Amino acid sequence: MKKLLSHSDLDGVGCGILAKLAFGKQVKVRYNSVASLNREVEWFLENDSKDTFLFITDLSVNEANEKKLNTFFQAEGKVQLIDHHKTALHFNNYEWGHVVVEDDEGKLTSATSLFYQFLVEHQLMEPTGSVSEFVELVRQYDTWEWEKNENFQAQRLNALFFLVSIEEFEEKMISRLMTSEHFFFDEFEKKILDMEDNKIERYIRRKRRELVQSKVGEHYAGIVYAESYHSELGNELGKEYPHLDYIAILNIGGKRLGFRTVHDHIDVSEVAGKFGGGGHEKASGCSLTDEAYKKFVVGTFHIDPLREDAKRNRYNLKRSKFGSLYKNQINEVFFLYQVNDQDWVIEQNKKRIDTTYVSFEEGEKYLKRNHGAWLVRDDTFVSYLMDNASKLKNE
Ligand SMILES: [Mn+2]
Repeated sequence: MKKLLSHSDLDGVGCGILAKLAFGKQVKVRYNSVASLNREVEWFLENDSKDTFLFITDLSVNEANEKKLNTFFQAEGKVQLIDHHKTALHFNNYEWGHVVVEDDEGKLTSATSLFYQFLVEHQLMEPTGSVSEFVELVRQYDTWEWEKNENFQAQRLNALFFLVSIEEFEEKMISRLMTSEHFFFDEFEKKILDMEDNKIERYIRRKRRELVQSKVGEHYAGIVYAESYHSELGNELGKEYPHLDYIAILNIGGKRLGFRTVHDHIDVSEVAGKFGGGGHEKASGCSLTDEAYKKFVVGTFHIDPLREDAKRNRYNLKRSKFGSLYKNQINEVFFLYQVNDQDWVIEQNKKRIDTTYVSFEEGEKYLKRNHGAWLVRDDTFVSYLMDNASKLKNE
């Protein structure tokens, strides 16, 4: 017998699907959250048959179970852990651990791609066209590479995963992968996926108006409450507000906190690590501990959401040589403009502040981080300019 304990997301379930393709009825698969895995492992060690081969994919165990699993392995127990999270790299110290974040060609891995490779190399599975395509879609989704490649099939695969139950998803995929040469979505799936796309778009638009900004430690965080679409949301909000270091997504019911960043200089697995969590550089999470609750929930509950920059302006535009006008919650106005085709400067309530900025982006980052300012609409901009002009005339 074989047993697979895997993560309950698309990448984790991808491993379960591969296991069922390879081992059929000879494998029991259970999907876990990060927290429930340790209980499952303890249960396995205490109750399961010593001959059962244990696979753990897309997740890693705590220190206590790490030791217990090693003792189990030393006593001829069969166990294999396969993961691609940076925070799990120390499992490579064990013969039974296989953790790879980036492959030899520099491509980011996923648990499903690593497990597929493992099964093929150990001749437990024949590679086929449709399975390879499926594995690559899961990998691109999990590593977010699909976005750069504009591989919307990958994003849609994840959307489908959330639209049906895990059992239904497994069943659909297994029969499709067994019978067809290429991976595909059927007509019904295409239809509901189109509807889902529109729904996600509306959800993100609404969440954009709920985002609050707060300095947590050395970083500027955008904080939002959301139960679904964390990756899409983190990505869209991160791009909409590039002055924020990362987006923190609170799921109060699930007592979880997720972190996403679009910046290369920020590693959110470190941020999550400070609260006892982990994950990847661009996506991570932790439990909502008392400390995290105090910082992210209590500490920010009174803050008004960030105001969005005016989007339909014709005159008050970013990077304009005539200057761009911003405002904050306490009605201060900021005028950001370039002098002598070089440095960018800011007038706060019409008084020039001393600092100069090397680019528009740097100046705007200062305004947004320190003043929560937003680009005002054209009408406010025009009356600001007219007011200035009439003062000049009267001087
Ligand atoms: Mn994964």
